[in-house]
Amino acid sequence: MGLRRRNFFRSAAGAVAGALGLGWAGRADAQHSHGAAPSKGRMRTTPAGRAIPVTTLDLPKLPWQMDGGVKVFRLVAEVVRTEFVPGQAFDLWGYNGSCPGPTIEVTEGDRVRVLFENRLPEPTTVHWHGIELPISMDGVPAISQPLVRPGERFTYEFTLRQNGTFFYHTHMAMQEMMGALGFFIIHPREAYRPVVHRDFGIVLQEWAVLPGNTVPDTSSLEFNWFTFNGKAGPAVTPMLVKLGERVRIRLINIGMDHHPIHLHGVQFSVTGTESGRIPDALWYRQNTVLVGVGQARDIEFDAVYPGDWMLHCHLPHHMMNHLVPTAGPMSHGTHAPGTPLVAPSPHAPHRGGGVGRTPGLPQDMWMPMDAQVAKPETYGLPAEWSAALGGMATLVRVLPPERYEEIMQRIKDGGATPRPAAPAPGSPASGGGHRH
Ligand SMILES: [Cu+2]
Repeated sequence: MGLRRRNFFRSAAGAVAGALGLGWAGRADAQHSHGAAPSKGRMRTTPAGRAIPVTTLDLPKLPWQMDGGVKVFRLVAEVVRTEFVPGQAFDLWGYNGSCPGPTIEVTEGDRVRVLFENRLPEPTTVHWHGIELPISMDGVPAISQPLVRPGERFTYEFTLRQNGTFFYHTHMAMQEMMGALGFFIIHPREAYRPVVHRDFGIVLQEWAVLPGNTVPDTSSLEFNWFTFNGKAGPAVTPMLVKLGERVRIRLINIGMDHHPIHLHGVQFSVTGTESGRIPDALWYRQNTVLVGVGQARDIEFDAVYPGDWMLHCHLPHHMMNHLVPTAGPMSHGTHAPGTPLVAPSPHAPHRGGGVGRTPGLPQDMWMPMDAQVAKPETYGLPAEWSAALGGMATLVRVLPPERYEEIMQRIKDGGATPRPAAPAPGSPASGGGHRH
């Protein structure tokens, strides 16, 4: 597309955004040389009013029933067997069969009752992180309530005076490292402006699981598994977005590590923290946000560039699965003094074997598992895409409308479908797999 044409659409898109008060007109600048088509990046509008539901991929929502104006939830703490990637099962602690626990989604002003039951083998309580409520509902054992022993129940009830991204979690520290936590999202009575078309939530967690074990070692700082919503890349379900939509992603962290979460291909603003919405006068653009322990960060961006864009923690160890010392300089013994250091060939077969005695190899394993993690949301990705995603990593797939509808139809039809070896014609992935 010629420069003039691109400029035209750039200003046209900016004008639409300006009319909506979106304030992103400076988006398409010279550093974006991907050949993206801002022409397709027109903003869609969503009627004002109530917020759209949050999508926490790979996690269920916690259902509720009304009882005389009170939203009643049943929350059961229990042992959960789950897989981070296919074939890698772990025994964790969570709620209602899910780890992390199911997402609780409510609205400011709601009165909420949580009928809690402890089916864990030891006492626990539930803390409502960041929520302003009576001290008797704060969930700190001994301080604000008695311990809930195995088999016992406790009823939490409070009215929500805030809105934003909050969480619930056990207030027994080591139980947190077993995974006993989840989203508690409070929508405002009227949706935040500018409105978003997609609202996703991701729970960040790290795990230390010794070889041959299925139970995390909660006292260890040697983390070897890293998950988004209880899945490790490439098993994390990609986020599907229609080109031109505005997207929010909510990130929460209860664990032992901090996570710099990086998004490719576009700038975002941090629009919320663990205490709620940030006034828009304080937004600024970035592409990496540090989500510290106990923190929530909401990011928002306009998905104006088509492609399969990575969202990942930028700590190198946190982009790996089953991290053990089989990769890195230790893996093949020491380099003998006086022998030449063999430079690694870019064509060396990085498949764990066949790298000979080259010092320092392999630094990275290349282990595609496209078929094992195939689902409708991965349809059309390039061959071996799965090898590029490990640990805290997933994709924001910004799809042209017709491609988006095609994949949504596949989701409706259900089940995994065979992947083509190469992107189908018209796929956004066909523009090249260059990622950095
Ligand atoms: Cu990280």
